[in-house]
Amino acid sequence: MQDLLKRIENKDITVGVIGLGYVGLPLAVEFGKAGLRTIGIDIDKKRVDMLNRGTNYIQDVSDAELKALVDAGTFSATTDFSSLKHIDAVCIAVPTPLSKTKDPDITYILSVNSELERYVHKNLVVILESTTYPGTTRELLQPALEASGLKVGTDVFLLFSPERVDPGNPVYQTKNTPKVIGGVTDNCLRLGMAVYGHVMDKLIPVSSPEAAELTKLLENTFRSINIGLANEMAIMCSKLGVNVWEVIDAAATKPFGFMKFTPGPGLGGHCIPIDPHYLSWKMRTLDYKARFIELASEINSAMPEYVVELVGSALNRGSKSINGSNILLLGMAYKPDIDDVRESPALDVYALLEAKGAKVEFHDPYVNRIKFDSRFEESIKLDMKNLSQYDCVVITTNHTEYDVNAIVENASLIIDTRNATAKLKSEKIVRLGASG
Ligand code: SAJ
Repeated sequence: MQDLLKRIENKDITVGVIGLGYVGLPLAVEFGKAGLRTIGIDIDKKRVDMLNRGTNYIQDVSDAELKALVDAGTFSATTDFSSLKHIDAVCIAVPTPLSKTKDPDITYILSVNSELERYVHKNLVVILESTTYPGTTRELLQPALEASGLKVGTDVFLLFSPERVDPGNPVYQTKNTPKVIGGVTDNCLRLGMAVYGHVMDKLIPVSSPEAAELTKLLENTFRSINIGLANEMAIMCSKLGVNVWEVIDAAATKPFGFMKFTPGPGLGGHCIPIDPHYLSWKMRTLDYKARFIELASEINSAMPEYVVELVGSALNRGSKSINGSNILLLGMAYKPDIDDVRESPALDVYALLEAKGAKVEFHDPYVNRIKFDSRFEESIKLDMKNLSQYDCVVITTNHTEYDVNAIVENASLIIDTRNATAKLKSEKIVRLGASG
């Protein structure tokens, strides 16, 4: 253990990163920039070949930095898991999605686990970063590492350290976001901290991998529940004839004990709608119902329908029905100024309106086309003069570049789910969570 610690401290090790996506690639580049020989492992040969040509595909990674690391031979990528034989410390950043029935889908972790079992060797440090249910590290990875007789804590070392990557965040990136880390034993923690000490500005050790796994789940469950509260406030304010956006802005003036969340058409993204279900699933196996998580999920996933009801009653006031109306959705990405449509509620709004007989089109400056089951839909070219041809325009994602004044001027009816039209007054505007 001591000489391994020395080798880590002297950067006399090879680091591996399994999963070269928006978490793994930035992490691998940070290790390379710190002067550590780094091998990226991914099952996607196209990605591996691009990386070995020095071609970047992650917005938060600098093309030049990646190219320099590849040219210097500091970083290389491979699909071959046997590289683990030459790796001293490996970080695992593979996807942990949900299955169709909202249960954890840990197939990616399981397939990495079998490669670990095959190629584990003495003095290997293994750090799982993928968001997962508490217990995964100890219950799944530890047996795989010990199957060959090696012992975690003396021969091989195992930790959990949650990723906190917020793609596109202009302030917080991999290096300057505090890193929580929990080892199966004290030796595991010491070695894991020595590895991350080369790339992270601040390390937050906790007492176990379960504490680290739960830290991540609390962070994102906290968001999902508070967004659920904001959405329910919108529904209540609407019934009370009060503008929820005014109420939230006023509450946000409280300098302590309040954190602003806003309502919207639902919960999108690859983290917030997914991570809390890893915790509620685990609790169900212990015969406990995580009521806040399930209730927030119920409210958040009902928001697309709520928006469609808003559209229906607004059209109705103009003696129109959804059926047969031309409707334009503005913004399909799950949040402003990005191109990611994963779990985007705008997709649900689109499908629900179409199912009710509307002719639906969309525009998104970052999303050229979206896939619906077996067909693709293209973004229209946004021309303000043509907005009046639609019976209704729905602002589903408030991309910064939208000229809201022009939208309100030219459209005949606007359903604003993001308060993008906050500064404007017009009979034509129906705002989520506000009277009228
Ligand atoms: N949303 C609301 N109301 C809010 C905040 C978000 O409706 O008040 C919606 C968004 O429109 C989006 C979804 O919720 O559809 C998720 O939004 P998000 O702001 O949580 O953004 P994400 O999904 O990119 O979350 C990531 C998370 N980062 C990691 O998991 C490492 C989250 O922990 C970050 O706090 C968040 O980015 C961030 O702050 O940008």
